[in-house]
Amino acid sequence: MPELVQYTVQDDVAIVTINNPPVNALSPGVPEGIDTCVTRAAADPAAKAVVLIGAGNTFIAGADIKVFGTIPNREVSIDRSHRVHALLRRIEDCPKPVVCAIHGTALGGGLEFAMACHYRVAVPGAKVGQPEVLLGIIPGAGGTQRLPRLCGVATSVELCTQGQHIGAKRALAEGIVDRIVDGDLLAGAIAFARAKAAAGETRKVREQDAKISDHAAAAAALDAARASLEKTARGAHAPYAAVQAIAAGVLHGFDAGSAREIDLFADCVLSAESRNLIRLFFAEREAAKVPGVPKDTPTAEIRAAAVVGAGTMGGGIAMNYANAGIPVLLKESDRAALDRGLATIRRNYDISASKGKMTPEQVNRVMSLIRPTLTYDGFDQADIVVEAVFENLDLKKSVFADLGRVTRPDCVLASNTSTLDIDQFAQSSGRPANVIGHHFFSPANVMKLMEIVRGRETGSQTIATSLKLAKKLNKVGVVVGNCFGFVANRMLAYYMREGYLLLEEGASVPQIDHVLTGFGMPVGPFGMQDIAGIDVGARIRQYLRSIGKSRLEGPESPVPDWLYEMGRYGQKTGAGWYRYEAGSRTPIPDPLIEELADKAAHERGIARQPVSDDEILSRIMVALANEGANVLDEHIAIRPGDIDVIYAYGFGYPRHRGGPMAYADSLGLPHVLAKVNEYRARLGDHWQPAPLLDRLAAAGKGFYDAAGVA
Ligand code: 3H9
Repeated sequence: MPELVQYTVQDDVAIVTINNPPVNALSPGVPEGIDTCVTRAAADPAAKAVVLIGAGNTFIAGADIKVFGTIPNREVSIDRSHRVHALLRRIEDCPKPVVCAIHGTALGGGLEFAMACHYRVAVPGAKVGQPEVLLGIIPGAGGTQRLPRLCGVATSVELCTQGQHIGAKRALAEGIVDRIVDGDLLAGAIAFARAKAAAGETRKVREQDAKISDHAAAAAALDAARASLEKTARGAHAPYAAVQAIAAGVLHGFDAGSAREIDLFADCVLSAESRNLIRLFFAEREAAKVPGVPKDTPTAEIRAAAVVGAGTMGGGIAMNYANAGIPVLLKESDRAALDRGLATIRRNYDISASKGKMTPEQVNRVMSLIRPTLTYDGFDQADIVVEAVFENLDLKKSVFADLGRVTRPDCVLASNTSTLDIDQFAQSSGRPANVIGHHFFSPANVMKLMEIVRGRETGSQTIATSLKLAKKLNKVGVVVGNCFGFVANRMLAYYMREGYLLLEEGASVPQIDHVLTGFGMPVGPFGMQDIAGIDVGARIRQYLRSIGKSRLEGPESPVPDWLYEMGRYGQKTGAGWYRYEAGSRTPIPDPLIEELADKAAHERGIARQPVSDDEILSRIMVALANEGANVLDEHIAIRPGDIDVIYAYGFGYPRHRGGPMAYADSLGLPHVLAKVNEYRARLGDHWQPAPLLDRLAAAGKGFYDAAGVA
């Protein structure tokens, strides 16, 4: 095995190379190796300066995330942190200039090691960031202390509380990076290091105070950050801890700040929030590994795409392809619908441009990649076609029959159906192995989830191609089995039903929404439905009734259908579960809903009475987990983590709670089972404990330990 950290000398400069594929994480041995090599360089008469660089595709992408789960208590965490802080000080105290050469990503501990160097150079494509909060922790190796000293309080608060990566250009402008190297990175870093050695210059970031010396401005930036977290943190604690650590260092000096960081890091790393977020991090990567689809399964290159249907979903899907630089035909059956679809796309891009997220040139470029059409001309050039027509089986069958005729035999034929059985129209194409579901979430150009629905005959190459494509489209792909509603919408039906029934029993729409947003959902069930459109669900129910089926066993509230009949489709019609003033998206409670709820309760023969917030949360979450257990048992989802990833990316389920299955585990499955049984006794037999829930509760296990992940 090659050494984790290698030492060589080139042109009078010691080169310290980290070689820990795939991402040069700071696994045990790496920090120590860097320490030894820098100490050696300091004493090496052949070296006038030091360059720290990563082998392979990237600089250090951070601490080894797997290691956090092995920290048993605060004492161990604090001891480890002291050691890494001391190690970084030794690097910083090196008497010879130490230059960090960044390519790929310098994230978390990676950026912290970079900031302990005297200077940083980077290739133009490099990215840096402190994404720790996304794992429920804070930078733990001096990041909250050195970063403000390089880029000031406002930027460091932004990076440490939001966790986003920024490109080399911005990092240079902010003072995080000292130079961009256009040619060969190592050669550029060596030249930079030699120049510093010749000038006798070194620079310890921990001693740079210029950017934080204005305490009044710093205090204002910190207050602004706390105020903004009230709106965005949605119950997460780590972002607040990051602000506290930055504040301590800015207001009381580097040493006091470091001590505070070490203390807060220990709290965070042992928290349920961090356990949940780390599990989700690995679940997201695990989702790309599908039994029966080996890693080396051949995949098709997607260079040209086509979308059938230019409605809200079709337009959003076409935008995804254009954003990824893939030319896409957008087909509609009539000119007016096509023009409407294109106008919506143009409006969405113009909004992005007006917010400064895109330049006018970028808008023109992506618009030029979307080619509207009323015919199938050019579909023979497409590597993939995504069908996004109205949810009607006969219509889909006829589109897939057309696609079988007009596309190449190797073309992937994807459907954006959100509920229908893809096996029923796969055959119509004549090529069922190429047919797969690509279920995007609304708005398709924004939401990151792509449910990849595997039909009975879907080929493994089609699945592997879809997973690779999801990444290219900047989506998180999760492979699911074929059933009504797949994973996301099948479980959502139970989530929504509980909301409707609680309303009939006496809770109010604003109360229920408030309980769910208090839990951390971005929007409550009723607010969400007003955004998605009450008509969508109503039409699906109509269709199901027409074929003698229903979405779920047991009681269904009539209220959503009454709203549909009244033309109250939600925000788009100015009224749904709430009222909306013209041009506003602010929901206004509407007494009419109470009247409808009274009427529904009367028809059900129940008296409405106050419902507690606890009952609301418990009923909705238990319903979700119970159906999740059925979804797992039927192998519609491969792992509990897949369900949690689907809910995090499809519906904005609060990541720090881990997802519906992790949340159930945190409640304890015996408790969840007891609740199901209590609701069954109190509310009726439509509450049935899922057999898997029963089995796991009896065995004293959680969903995740049953899947082999604690
Ligand atoms: C931190 O640094 C705390 C410090 O403040 C304290 C210091 C003491 N550890 O995502 P990919 C694995 S917290 C372990 O598919 P990409 C990943 O699981 C850390 N493993 O590739 C996968 O394994 P597999 C702060 C890691 O090209 C493989 O690498 N840093 C780590 O799409 C490829 O990953 C972060 O939060 C890790 N740190 O994206 C960065 N990172 O093949 C987290 C990756 O077996 N990482 N793996 O499934 C990322 O954001 C992305 O992985 C990255 C590459 C952008 C780097």
